[in-house]
Amino acid sequence: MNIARVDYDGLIPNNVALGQDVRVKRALEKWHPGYINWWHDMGPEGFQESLVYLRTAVSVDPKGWAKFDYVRMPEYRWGVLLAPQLEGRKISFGTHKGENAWQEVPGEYRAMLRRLVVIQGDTEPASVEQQRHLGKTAPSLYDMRNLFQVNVEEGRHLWAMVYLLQKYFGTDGREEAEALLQRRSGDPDTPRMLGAFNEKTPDWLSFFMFTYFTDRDGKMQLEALAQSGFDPLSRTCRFMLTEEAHHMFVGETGVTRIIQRTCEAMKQAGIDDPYDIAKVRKLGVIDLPTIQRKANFHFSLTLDLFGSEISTNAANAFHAGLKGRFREERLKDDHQLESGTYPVLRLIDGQIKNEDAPALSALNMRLRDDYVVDCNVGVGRWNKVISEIGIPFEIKLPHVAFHRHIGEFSNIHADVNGNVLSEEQWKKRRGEFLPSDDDRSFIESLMQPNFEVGKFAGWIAPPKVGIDNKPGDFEYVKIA
Ligand code: BYC
Repeated sequence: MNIARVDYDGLIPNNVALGQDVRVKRALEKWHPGYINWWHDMGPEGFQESLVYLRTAVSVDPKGWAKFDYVRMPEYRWGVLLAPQLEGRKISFGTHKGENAWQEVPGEYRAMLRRLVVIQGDTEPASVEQQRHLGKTAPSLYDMRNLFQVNVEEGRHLWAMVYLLQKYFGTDGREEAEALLQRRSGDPDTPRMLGAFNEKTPDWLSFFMFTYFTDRDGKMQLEALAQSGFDPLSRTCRFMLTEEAHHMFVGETGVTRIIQRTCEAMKQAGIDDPYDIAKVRKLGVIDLPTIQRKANFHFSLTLDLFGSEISTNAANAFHAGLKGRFREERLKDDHQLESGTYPVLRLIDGQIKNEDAPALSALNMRLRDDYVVDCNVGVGRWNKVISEIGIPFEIKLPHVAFHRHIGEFSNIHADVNGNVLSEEQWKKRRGEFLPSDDDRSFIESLMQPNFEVGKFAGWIAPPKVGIDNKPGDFEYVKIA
């Protein structure tokens, strides 16, 4: 069998020889109607019958794995795709370093591994639920298509985790797969598992910030899980990462296009002061300080997804060889971390200070540090757009202690520069840092649909190039 090619003959496209794995095939076929029901109930609202120009994976070969065509979303071919198995792959970190990668779940780590797979799986449908209302206010058909592409691929990522649960975790895996369809983002009784996935994504600026910041947590976590000694998880995550790249592209370019439009409109109107918010808003574009506050919100919320700075869960997962570090293979140390240290920002006597902690306990902090570096790259590109148009403003990521709900700084208030604030000071100044009701209602007022072929809402610039190199007047969604 050619592992790179995907078998599209059965109900569930796959490159894992599902046809020869009757038990798992049946289990997935049984799970399928529940998934489709969930997609109808919780997937993009109002566009299920529309034809969307989507890419579908036809191979896992890094070159040319995608095919573009018009598809109705409920008919999208969701399936199970794993990157090819690497011959003789060894576990590259932790106490089992140097041993052959596991093709079956090691009994002693079963619960830990299942928890990681379930948490990863839970985020995928959550994001679809969070974004389900956005189609109705899309600023263009191009953006609407990108939203739906992200949505169907998050759906496929759910399939990826459900395959692992059904194939490797027996009865409890099947129960977990069911539960993934039962929880709901923001539901007070059955919420999604992680904080950021229960927040609303009420407008398109939030969507772009989410795909920039939160999907990037997805990238970092998938990179760490792609190192896993449990080979099927590693292979699944390696392929998911190829899809994730497009989601972050949507986020980065979406924010860039909003910034560009704002700066161009300001220049044209002769407004140089980015803080002259009333005047900027009158132009029908989003002022830069509001964009900064949105970034503050989404960045801080996403930092919580890395867990506590000091974590025995993270230490155990690394020691066991289940979850590695970002690009583990490129790091030059013993890959066991039994003795090293890592500097961790901590709250010591009311002050935020660096303190060396055992490297094994500080793995969440380390991944978070790698994440912040990665985030700053795109922020630099946003600032380039602003400075090239000549507006005196710079977007900055807030301090990691700002607006936190998990870990070291969850019990204090800090400003965006990391100065500790009293409760009273925080209440007074919160509006400087985070979007206010007024910001939200202004953004909402701009969220008017623009479904005319080749046209864009006035608050966002058109993209530089089309998807699949299509021309500017391409009909990315044929609305039914
Ligand atoms: N919210 O030792 P701790 C993506 C819990 S995004 C609520 O501090 P640990 C995507 C934690 O579960 C990537 N609870 O942290 C993006 C634990 O509870 P239990 C998703 C939280 O375990 C966009 C307790 O606090 N993938 O793919 O080292 C669109 C103490 O935990 C939170 C993964 O996250 C929170 N924010 O690290 C679509 C990878 N943080 O067990 C998709 C898998 C912590 O004591 N998950 N807690 O009841 C993991 O590696 C880890 O579970 C975490 C937490 C990094 C999330």
